[in-house]
Amino acid sequence: MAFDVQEFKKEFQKKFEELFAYGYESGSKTEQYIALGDLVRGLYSDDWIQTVTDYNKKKEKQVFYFSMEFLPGRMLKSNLLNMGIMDCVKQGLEELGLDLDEVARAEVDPALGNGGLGRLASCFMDSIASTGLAGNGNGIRYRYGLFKQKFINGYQIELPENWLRNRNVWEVRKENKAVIVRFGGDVSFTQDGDGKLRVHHENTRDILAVPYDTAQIGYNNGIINNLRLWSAEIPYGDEAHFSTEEQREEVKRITEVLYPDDSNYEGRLLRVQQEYFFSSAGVQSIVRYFKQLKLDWSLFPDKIAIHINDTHPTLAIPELMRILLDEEELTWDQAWEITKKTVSYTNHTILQEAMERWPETMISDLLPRIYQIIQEINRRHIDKKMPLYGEELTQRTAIIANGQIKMANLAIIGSHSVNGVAKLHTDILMADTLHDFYVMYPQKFNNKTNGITQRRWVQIANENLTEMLDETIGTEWKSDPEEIKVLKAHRDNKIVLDKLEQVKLANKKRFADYVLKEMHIEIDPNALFDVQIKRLHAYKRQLLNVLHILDRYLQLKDDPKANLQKRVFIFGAKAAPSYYYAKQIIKLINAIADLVNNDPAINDKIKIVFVENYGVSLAELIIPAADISEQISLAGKEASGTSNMKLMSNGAVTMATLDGANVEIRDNVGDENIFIFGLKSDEVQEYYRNGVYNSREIYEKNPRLKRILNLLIDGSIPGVETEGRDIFDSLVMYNDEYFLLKDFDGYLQAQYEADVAFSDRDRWNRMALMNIASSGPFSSDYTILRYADEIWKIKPQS
Ligand code: RUG
Repeated sequence: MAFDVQEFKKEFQKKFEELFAYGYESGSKTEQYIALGDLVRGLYSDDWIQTVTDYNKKKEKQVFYFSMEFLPGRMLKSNLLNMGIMDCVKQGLEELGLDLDEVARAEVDPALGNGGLGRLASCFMDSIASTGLAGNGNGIRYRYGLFKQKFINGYQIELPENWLRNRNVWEVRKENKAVIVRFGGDVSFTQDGDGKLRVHHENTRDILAVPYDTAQIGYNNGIINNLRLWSAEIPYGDEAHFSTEEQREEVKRITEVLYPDDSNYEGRLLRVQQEYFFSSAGVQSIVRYFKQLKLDWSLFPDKIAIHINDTHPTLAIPELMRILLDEEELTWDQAWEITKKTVSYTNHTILQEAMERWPETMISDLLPRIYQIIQEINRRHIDKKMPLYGEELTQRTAIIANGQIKMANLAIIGSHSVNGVAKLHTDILMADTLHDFYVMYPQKFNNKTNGITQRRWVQIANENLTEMLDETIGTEWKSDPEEIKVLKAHRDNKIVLDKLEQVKLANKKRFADYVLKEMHIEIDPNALFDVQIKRLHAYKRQLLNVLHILDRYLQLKDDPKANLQKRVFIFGAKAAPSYYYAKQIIKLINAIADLVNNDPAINDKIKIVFVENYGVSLAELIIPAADISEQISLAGKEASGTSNMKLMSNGAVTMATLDGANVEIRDNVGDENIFIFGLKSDEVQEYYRNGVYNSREIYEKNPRLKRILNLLIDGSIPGVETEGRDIFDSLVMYNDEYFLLKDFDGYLQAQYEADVAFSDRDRWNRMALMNIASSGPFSSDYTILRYADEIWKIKPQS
């Protein structure tokens, strides 16, 4: 986008004065940000309109990515980068006495997701636009995003995150595109003169779904797609039906808060309402669009792909059926063919507790017509498969069983593609978790290993590295991330390795400044920064990291001169508010941090930093500063992971089990540039099967480990009497569900090797370089092109 610095300065000043009626110099950072955002939005609006017009004119096939969560992060710099006007705006602001970074920090980071799944959706939105694909997001405009995390006395406290407190400059409310979503009511049938069965759905509770659209700007290609988030409102003119405060509150509640959990789904009714609300609104607006094309219904799957991100939007399947059957009067077979050909589904977990199931009565009360359709899908499925696969297998794949509706089963049966998110994960789905379905529908299963966008995670988060890469290998990697591999040619170039070390040091200083300012903890940028950032969950094994820290602590207590690499252990993690054990782990880590950080005998050889309120913006600060990336989940449990890819792209060396995408990272980077330890997935499975695991025995037989575990219960760590005991019991007395004790020795050995490697600066820098140079294949641009080619059947715009 052509834009000139002087022109920008003029426009910016004008915009500011127009909005705030005084000069920008007297404005707050927030006001300056709002003026800049507003100006930028105006700059891309022509391209936005043009993109939509082109799609409509060409009747291009489009994908609609349905996701309950999106974690876009702050959008200002990402938009400037993709529009190609970052440098111009930076310089213009500088000439006006403003700093772009400071202004950008005034943007509130919209936390409309829990973790990896939501961030993946946002990386995908960026990649869909940047690879020139016609694609749109569909989700919920939560009034409050994921809670804001505070630590009080080391405990996690959750506060509401009012992300809309200032204006959201990026969204555009589109009242004329609103649709009605109907809940409850009575369903009846009549037969017409022509013999056709007509469905009547009456006495429903009608909610208005109002879309808020946000531009998804492609990287230097003029393509601007749309992310549509729906908000629940009282229908205009229908206020009489919402006369009580309680009725009005009920409407508001539907899009009030993000359900704060990414694995244990409880809380139920409201969540189903949310799921149906945005699925129905999304499908209705798609059908409205398709009808404008004036094509035969059989062409629907040639023009539309609906992708459901996890099972949360699965109700899109019966909703599309409902519209095709009841409103458009297609036959069941026609509607079913169209629906299956249109919908595809990604599975993100094998954890049983994360597999959504809803009580049958809940769905029949809340969505009576949808319930009938699900029943019919189930009946036909059973009828068709029973003769082929027999009673047992067929029943195991039923959508409705024991009073429950199984959403994964509905998603698989009602779609044409089911993908896992890393090779290992997909293998486990096919061999185990979804094996029955794999037997029935082998052609539906495929793998799409996750990816990340280097635009946000390198170009924006790590400007120092970006500059160094541009100088060393040119800029091609920015448009074709695989090209970063040419950096490998510099693996033995001392000048490049030293530069890389300087880049890392500068990023570590930047993070150290933040930690000093915000947490009043002084950390040494020359220490090894050991980073574990992800949701707090037992299977992710933050506790294994803790056991390692305690081992070092004891070594230093025994011998303050012990030859140990100085380390800063950095944690960022939120625990689901109802996940008691995870919250206990947070308290434990904070208590150990207090103990260790303030113990003069440790002499700063260990520092522990648990950042509050971890999210996308903090990740952008931490990831460029990391030396070690902790990816230590129990093998087989983490579907993919994406922080592993972000950290690798920024030159952190991975400390990993062979889990999720770690396996592919190892394959790409080579054994000499990663630290691998621990049980393999099939060994874990074997333990579960034969049941011979005995953590108590390991505890008794391993004096080093025993001494560490005893610290949890002998009062050595002040303030964690309850937590220490509960965690000790879970590991020692209740047989350590995630095999921490089994993997402990291997982990210590790998950490020891990391110490040795880090002390040899050239070796370490070479490892870091090889990680950066091998990270290209993990670009979400490639992941998305595979989705487009193999699942959605759409092609980049020419
Ligand atoms: O736990 C998984 C991660 O392994 C994965 O990288 C991410 C994106 O695919 O999705 C996470 N996930 C899984 N988030 N929610 C779930 C439960 O459905």
